[in-house]
Formats: sequence, structure tokens, C-alpha cells
Amino acid sequence: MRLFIAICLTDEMRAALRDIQAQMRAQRVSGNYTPPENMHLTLAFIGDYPDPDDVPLPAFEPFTLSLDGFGNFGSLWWAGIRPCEALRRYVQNLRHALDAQGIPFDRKRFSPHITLVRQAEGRPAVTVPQVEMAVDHVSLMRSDRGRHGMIYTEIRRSDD
Ligand code: 2AM
Repeated sequence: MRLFIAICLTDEMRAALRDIQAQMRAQRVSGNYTPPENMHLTLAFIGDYPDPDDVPLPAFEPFTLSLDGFGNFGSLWWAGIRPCEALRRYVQNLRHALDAQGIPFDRKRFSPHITLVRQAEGRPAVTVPQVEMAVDHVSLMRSDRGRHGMIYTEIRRSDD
């Protein structure tokens, strides 16, 4: 099972991200646009792992995320999150908990982003709407390749 841990986004946050995608489409940026139901903020990517019951999801004090910034890793374009100490600390705790449980994960430096378009052609310039959301749980997600793209399914929440 291909697993990752993520923050699922509110409808309001997804609407703001769709607005950015619309700006990109209006600038004729071609590519593989993330469907709104697939938008999320990944906190840890585990990858193939057989038993989701082993995966720790530490609890935390709720905090607020703000959308901020827009950029790219090569041809992948993303919306960013305003630097947030509570988020940074949570990801650090989560990584320690995964290590303590012996669960492997991608150890790249945490660079919070929400993927909007993959394999994009063009260099868009957009205005990022100001939107915030409260975060009171995180989700263990599984990723499956569907006939028409990736399918992400929530398996468990930190507040279950
Ligand atoms: P991405 O959007 O930048 O590709 C499911 O694949 C989620 O896990 C995506 O949000 C993806 O980020 C993220 N992810 C992080 N590290 C990954 C990796 N090494 N391989 C695949 N996905 C990864």
C-alpha cells in the first residue's frame, strides 16, 4: 500500500487553489492540473508499506495555515504555505514518531507545498488569494493509480 500523511484542505482553501489554477489556464499553461478533490498538503511520504495500523499519527494543538506563495520545482507548480512554527514542529514530531516505529519515509527537507499542475509548460504569474484554515487533525492517506489519474483515500485521522 502506498501511504502518505497529509492535511486535507477545506472547501474554501480548495476554491482559492482552483482560482490560481484558473489564472494559470487563462495564461495558457498546459499540463496535468490537480483535480480539487486531490489537493492536499503532504507532511510525510511513506511510500509502499504493508500495514497502515503501524503508522503513528501524533495528536497536536490546533493551528492555522495561511496560503502564501507560488512557485515551481521544475515543471511542477505549487502554492505555498506561510511559514508556520506549529506546522514545522508537528512535522518534526511526526518524523520522530515514524522513526521510533521503524517506518521509512522520504527524508527530504520539508518544503510545504500544494501541487497545482504537473508537467506544466509556461511560466505563469498569479495572485495568490488570502485564505486561512484551521487544522485540528491530520490524515493517513493511501494513493492508488486509477484509470483517470491518482485516487487518494483517507484511511485514518489523528483524532479517530
Ligand atoms: P508532490 O505533490 O510534490 O508530488 C502523494 O504522492 C503525495 O506525496 C504528493 O503530495 C507528493 O508530493 C508527496 N510526496 C512527497 N515525497 C514523495 C515521493 N518521494 N514520491 C512521491 N510522492 C511524494
